[in-house]
Amino acid sequence: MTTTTSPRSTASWQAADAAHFLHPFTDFQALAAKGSRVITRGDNIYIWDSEGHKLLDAISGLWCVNVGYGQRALIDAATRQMETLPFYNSFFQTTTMPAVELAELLSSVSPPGFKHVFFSGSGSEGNDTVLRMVRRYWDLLGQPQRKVIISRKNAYHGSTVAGASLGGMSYMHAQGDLPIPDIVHIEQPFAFQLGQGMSRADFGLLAASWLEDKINELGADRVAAFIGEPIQGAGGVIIPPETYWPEVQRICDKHGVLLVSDEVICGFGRTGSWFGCETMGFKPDLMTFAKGVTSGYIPLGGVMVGARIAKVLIEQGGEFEHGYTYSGHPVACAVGLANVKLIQQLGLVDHVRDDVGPYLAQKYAELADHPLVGEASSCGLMAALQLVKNKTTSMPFASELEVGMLCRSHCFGNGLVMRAVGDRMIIAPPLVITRAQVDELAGLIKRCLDLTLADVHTRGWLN
Ligand code: PXG
Repeated sequence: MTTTTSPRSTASWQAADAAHFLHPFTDFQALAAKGSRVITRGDNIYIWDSEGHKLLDAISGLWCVNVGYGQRALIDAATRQMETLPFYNSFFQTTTMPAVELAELLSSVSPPGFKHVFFSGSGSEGNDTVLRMVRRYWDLLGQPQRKVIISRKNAYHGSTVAGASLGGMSYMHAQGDLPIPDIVHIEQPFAFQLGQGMSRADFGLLAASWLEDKINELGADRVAAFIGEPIQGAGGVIIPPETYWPEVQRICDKHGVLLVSDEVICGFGRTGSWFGCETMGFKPDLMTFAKGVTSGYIPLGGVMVGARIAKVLIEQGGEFEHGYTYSGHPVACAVGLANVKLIQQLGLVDHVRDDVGPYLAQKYAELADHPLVGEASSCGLMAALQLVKNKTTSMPFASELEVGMLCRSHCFGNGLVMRAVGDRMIIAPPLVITRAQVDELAGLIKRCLDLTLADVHTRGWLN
């Protein structure tokens, strides 16, 4: 079955793609040699490629298609808004109804104290806004020397100059003289890598103490904010111990440091709460969002601004010299509105917390027994499997063997999209997934692990 009505062959699409389209985070030459997979349509939790292959999309597009593909309410909202008013700006004392309505609705689903939103076009732009807002806040309070933002190694906060600087990906920093000044990184709360032999609770406290060490080293009067993803997504679904975030909160409060939760992946139900900070038990001052706010149907991002910062910006701030053409884009906001309402109508946050999240955890506990799996962990509908050479000692494979990529190619070959971050296999399926589909997903994962195990065995990599 082919699913495209186009007369062009897959090879012709691939050739044109290679000739003209520079893909993000891609080795252009390597992709041109191999040819892109052409994705043609999606429905529910599945996508199809130009050769008619059906794939279970366990990464929700790119952590964003929370309500699944093909939702009529979002399509109709975009169409209606495009017909009525496809664009108007919100710069010169004008506004549009979808932007107002979405701002109102986001305030109502956010934790208490978040009554204001600043819209951007993406998560990266949202984090640029965070940087501008945090520094503006301290300027207004007469503490302009409070500039440093502390983040974590292996964090992902986007790919603009500020986003990549806030992020902790060394390979990104290596291209373009990043980070920019006054952004520093501490170690991540990755228990499997850094906390072997300790209880998770103790490791969580230890990892949080690295923040306090850094604040003390810099001097608290220089530290503007700490930023983190409640659960690191792109870094490999790293779920911190329960003790971590409350301790980070205590440290930030003690030193007057602002706390920023990057909710671009964790927001909008992914962890079984509206926002990941609620699942992880902390109360940030700012929350960056994107992706799940429109389920990726159209670009939209922004920052939820908590009372502490909103009060200063509004009452003492005068003009905030910052904004984007598409801040509050009416079509994007109309889709966001339809999406958030749909999440409410379908009860997806409860569905993740009470039903499919725990069910997935049960399946992952079974996968933990697989000989290749050193750690299986999940929170809501984010989950990771750490592939290891030796289950007993947790010894990793040599990274140049690229066992994760091997597993990923078995996934593609068997109708499953699963991400590999090194040898960590990660998923974040659409929130509409059912128990029966979780069974299907777990079955596919098991099969791909078995195929990978057979490969590493044949190649003698287990010795
Ligand atoms: N913050 C977080 C936590 C993210 O995950 C961004 C900010 C940036 O959002 P935009 O919309 O500017 O891309 C992200 C994006 C991956 C991957 O490989 C993850 C993201 C983007 C691209 C790839 O897992 N997350």
